[in-house]
Amino acid sequence: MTLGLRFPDEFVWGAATAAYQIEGATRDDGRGPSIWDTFSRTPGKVFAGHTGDVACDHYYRYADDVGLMADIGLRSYRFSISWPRVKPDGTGPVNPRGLDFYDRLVDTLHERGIDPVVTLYHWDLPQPLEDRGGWTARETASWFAEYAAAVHQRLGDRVRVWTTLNEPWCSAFLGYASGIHAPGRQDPAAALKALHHLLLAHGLAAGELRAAGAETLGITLNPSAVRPADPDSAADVEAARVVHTLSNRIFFDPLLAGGYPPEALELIESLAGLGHIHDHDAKTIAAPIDVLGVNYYAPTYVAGRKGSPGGGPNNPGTEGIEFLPPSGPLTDMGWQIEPAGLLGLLEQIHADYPGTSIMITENGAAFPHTGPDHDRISYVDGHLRAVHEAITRGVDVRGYFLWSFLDNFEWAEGYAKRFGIVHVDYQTQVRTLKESAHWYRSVIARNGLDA
Ligand code: PNW
Repeated sequence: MTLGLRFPDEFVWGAATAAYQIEGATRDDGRGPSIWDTFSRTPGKVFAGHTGDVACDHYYRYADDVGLMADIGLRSYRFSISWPRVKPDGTGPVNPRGLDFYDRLVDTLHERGIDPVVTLYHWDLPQPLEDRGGWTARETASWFAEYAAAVHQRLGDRVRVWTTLNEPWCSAFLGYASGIHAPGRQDPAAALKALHHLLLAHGLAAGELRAAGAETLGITLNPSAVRPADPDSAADVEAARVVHTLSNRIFFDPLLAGGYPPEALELIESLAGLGHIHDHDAKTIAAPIDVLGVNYYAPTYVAGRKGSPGGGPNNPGTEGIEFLPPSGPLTDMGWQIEPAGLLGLLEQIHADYPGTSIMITENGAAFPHTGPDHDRISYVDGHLRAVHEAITRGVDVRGYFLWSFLDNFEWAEGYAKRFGIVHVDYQTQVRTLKESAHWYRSVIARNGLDA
């Protein structure tokens, strides 16, 4: 009999969602509008004009949904809090009915023995704050910290794990540079200012949460697993180093090493100036965290090629670098399936920022809902093996959150892409466990995989 791959005893098994992607009820109980309401209601921005107005109707079905989580055996559930539910104007008075929802959700999770992991910002900025400059405005960082404190005041007695932002790279670049996400702006200077104010928001909120006694504090990033097209080519290795610096270290270093890398700072200066960066910001942003959330889906292959236009608006400063199209097996998003990318990334973080505890806060895949769910099972199985290997090699990985618990609103792709281990029939709101959910239940129950 073989024992297979066993994870550490305290390893956290979970699944993740985000408010705008599942809740619906966008006009109920005093919720204010967010940039995703505005964006998705703007023709041409989201596939087939889909919006989050109903989504999975989780706002009303949360109790049954928590029941399904318990059936799957989830130990932990990562969800996000909708800022415009809690503060409809973004700043100013709290809307108690908005907080009531999360209060009920947290209590229901505890009744089923599921540990809540809160994300305070998963992209749904209150529209009134965007009207005042959004993430390009320094004040937004202070408003975020106020909002974080208000949420902690209500839930802090029952929530142990707090993360501030989900994927600030996406908020900054997809939101303000390429504009494929809300608020849909296309201005590289705005993106770099947004990036800094997002980091500042994290730091200020971390200060508030820590002072209020939050037990475990973190932030979730989506670092690119940047790999050279040809590892024996010096030009390709250099291209990978540059992209790693400008898209990953531009976040990692201020958070974990006290400041932007010089090359990143040069890029910021050339595109946005440095006036928005104040002297004491570095210290605020580097507030100690307890856990780094890592979201991983696919690798990025790059090559050094003179004359190449670079990676486009989401990758400023990469002229002369070619971003290779995904190849080999792909998910329904067109993303390359490569668990080795996750292993490489985890080892790199471990080597460059020693002592960092990591949670995989998202990993998973979209596949069409037809027939057996083997592609998703094989994707997750492969990536869990990579996580296990990383742990074996000494990386401190504390847990894994599968994206996603439910099929949901996949941002610019609307409901066309299905990441859930639970199928949602959007006509009837009927939920059905996919084969991957049954498989994940057995993984959790065994605390591991077959050899
Ligand atoms: C993440 N990209 O989004 C988000 O945290 C989730 O809300 C989302 O549903 C999930 O991954 C799947 O997409 C990303 O274009 C969206 O590089 C787009 C990109 C990266 C992450």
